[in-house]
Amino acid sequence: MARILVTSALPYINGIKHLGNLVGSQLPADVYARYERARGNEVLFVCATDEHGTPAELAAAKTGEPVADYCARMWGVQKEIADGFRLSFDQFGRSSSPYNHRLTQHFAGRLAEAGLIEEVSEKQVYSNADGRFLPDRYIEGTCPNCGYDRARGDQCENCTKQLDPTDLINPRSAISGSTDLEVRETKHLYLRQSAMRDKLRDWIESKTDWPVLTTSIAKKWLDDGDGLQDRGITRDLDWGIPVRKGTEDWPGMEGKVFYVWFDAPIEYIGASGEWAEATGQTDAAWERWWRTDKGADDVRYVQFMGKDNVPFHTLSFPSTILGSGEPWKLVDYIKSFNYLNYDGGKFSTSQGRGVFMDQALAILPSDYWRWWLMSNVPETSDSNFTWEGFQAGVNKDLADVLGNFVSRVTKFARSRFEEKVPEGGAYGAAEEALIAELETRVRAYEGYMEAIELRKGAQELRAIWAAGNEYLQAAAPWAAFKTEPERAAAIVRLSLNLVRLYAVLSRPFIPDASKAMLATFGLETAGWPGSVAEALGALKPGQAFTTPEVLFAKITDEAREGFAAQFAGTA
Ligand code: B3M
Ligand code: ZN
Repeated sequence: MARILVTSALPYINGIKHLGNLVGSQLPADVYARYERARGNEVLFVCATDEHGTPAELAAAKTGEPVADYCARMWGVQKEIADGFRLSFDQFGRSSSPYNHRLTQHFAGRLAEAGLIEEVSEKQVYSNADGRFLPDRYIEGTCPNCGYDRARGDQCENCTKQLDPTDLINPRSAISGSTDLEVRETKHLYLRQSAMRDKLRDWIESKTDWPVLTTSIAKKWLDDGDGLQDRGITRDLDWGIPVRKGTEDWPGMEGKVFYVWFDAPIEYIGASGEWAEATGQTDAAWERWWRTDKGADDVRYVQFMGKDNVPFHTLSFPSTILGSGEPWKLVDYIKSFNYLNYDGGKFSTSQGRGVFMDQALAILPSDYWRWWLMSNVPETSDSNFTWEGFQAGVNKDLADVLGNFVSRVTKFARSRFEEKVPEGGAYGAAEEALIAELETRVRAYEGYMEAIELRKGAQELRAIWAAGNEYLQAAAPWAAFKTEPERAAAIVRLSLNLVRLYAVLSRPFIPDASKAMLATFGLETAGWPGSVAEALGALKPGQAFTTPEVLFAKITDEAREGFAAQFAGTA
């Protein structure tokens, strides 16, 4: 049994995420975690809200709530939506948790002892109109690297370059829009990432199996002259983790907090601590996932994230881990994603363009979204959501292929064999051919899932469903029943077993439908198939079943047009 640690990039606390966010981190991480659990492996899958920094402060200022209250409330909102999408986190934590406070201060202390932290008196942008410093997202302007005119002070979302507020051309305050800005002196801590360059390079170069998207971004910023600049890891903000050196005060740093991107990845560890506590375990329980001196040396650690988060996970967080000089677990595989567009353009939170997670759940069941998103996951290039494509994917794959198969088999079986798996008859050439095809396809499916090639995994799963449908169509038990009832019994027995097999194989992608399919046979779970031949004999003659409700209702043209109008946005 392998042990697999899975983390998804932490959604910012400020607001509800759209489907583009979901498909680039949490959803594929969930599909992979579910798959590995189904294979009998021990999985720890954690996520959390990313609560610090300017986005949280800005959002709380908008609603008029104290920022701590805002975060607590939004954590609840995000948790409920995550549950609605059946994201099977072992822990959905909070980066503001006591665990993360302690760990972040601990890492900072270790880095300081290792000589990797420098105290720098630096120039920061101060807004006269707002009466405050403008770190990170409090400031916007033109990216010096690509010219994008809405780059934020911490990163350009267009070209992924990490920035400092003073890098921006034509800067303006994100609070007031004011351009009455000046540069003032203030003292901050810098992480000497540049001192880690060789170590990071060796480590990244050793990862020959990583997706090209991940390594190309990592190497770009590693080799780029200033890609691995020393990074300011503290901020003049109220909300955040107070700057301390381990458990001690840090002279000169009073009133300052750590930069959100310093503490956020540490929350992967923090959330694991929260999990141990929530499940009544001791520290040893999470340490065996994270400390190679305490049992984590046989853990495989896989991270999921959108491409804009890659620099922080290939350079910044590893600098923290490696620089600590302690035996913390480093990531083994970074799965990164391109962007999902909405109808040819960007999803836009500010313009309400696109579908947000809560809205998606309000109009259709989560399996519909999970299936379409994962069968179109932007793995090798950006992908595009259109209502026509979504309707076609749901109607064809889920309703016409899988749903139709389950419904035809169970309805016919009920009308001719009562609600029991029929006995009699033997499997013949058609069944052997199907079993041989499925044997190959299931192994291919496993291969893709293990390699985390999820789009190919979804394609293979669809082909597995289609093979059953074609078999049933050709075997035509309704015709055979009239002349050869034994033959019909064998076909139906195999087909009911296929329903069970499909439930097991499909669970990572469409857990609710899978549950309903298993419930047909009064089952809650069923083991992963060893051989297909064996799996198709699992349900024995006489086993009772019920006919499930319609698994997937089709999306009508009218409904589709309504949705398209509803989500077109204001711009
Ligand atoms: N919250 C950025 C994002 O949601 C950030 C990820 C943190 S992962 C440690 O894109
Ligand atoms: Zn840029």
